[in-house]
Amino acid sequence: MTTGKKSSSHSSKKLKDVEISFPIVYGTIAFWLGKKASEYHSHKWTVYVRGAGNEDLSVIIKRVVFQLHPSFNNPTRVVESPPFELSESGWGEFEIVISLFFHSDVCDKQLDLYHQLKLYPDDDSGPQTTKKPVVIETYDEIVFSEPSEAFFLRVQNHPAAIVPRLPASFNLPPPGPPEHVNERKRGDTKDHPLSQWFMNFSEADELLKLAAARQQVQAHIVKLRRQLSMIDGLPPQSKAPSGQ
Ligand code: SLL
Repeated sequence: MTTGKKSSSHSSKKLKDVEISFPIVYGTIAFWLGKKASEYHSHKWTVYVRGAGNEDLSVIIKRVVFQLHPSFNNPTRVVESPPFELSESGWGEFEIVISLFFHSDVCDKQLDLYHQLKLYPDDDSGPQTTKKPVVIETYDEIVFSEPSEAFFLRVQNHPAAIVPRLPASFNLPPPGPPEHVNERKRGDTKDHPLSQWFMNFSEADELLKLAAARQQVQAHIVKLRRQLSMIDGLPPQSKAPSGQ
């Protein structure tokens, strides 16, 4: 997804050739209720979106709307603060639409994610028990292209963000006081009651490293282009280099 262009005041100025990404995980954890199961409430489940490393996502997300099956009372559920999750009980599996709404300096558009709630374990994973839940998670990355300066400055030291190091030529003001990472009210999911069931995306770790490396290369290309244009005294691509 990309951010829309806006008229430029200082902080809404867009940073060209820059991408900021946020690795996320969304999914469901479902427990069978065993003896407590009734016809319409056989399982208790939780649907959520979390930082891939359990970081607080409220730095970008303002609100999450979970759209449930119409058989639920008030099937549109709005969550305005972290952790962005919803717990329910029910009897059947269905697709949950998870809509992410971002803060105004991040992105105007909502992002819809689709997750199939799974209550029943596959045949090969043994009989249903009340102890071991059925966990289905998806790893993804939200990529913001050409972020505003304000957004960049706000998240550049945030643990949930993958932010490129910009060449000095970008000339941004220094970051404000370090993003109260430790002091502020915690909205992460590190000590979440269900965290023992969260999956570790080791493959995702590799992807994170690849994404970070790609951003470094991009920043390097920007720097080299600028150096080249200074040497030529002309914008690159407008003239072949002379005097070989
Ligand atoms: C199915 N197509 O037939 C799916 C629909 C709907 C599940 C599943 C409601 C619980 C409640 C509930 O669990 N609906 O009434 O509170 O399997």
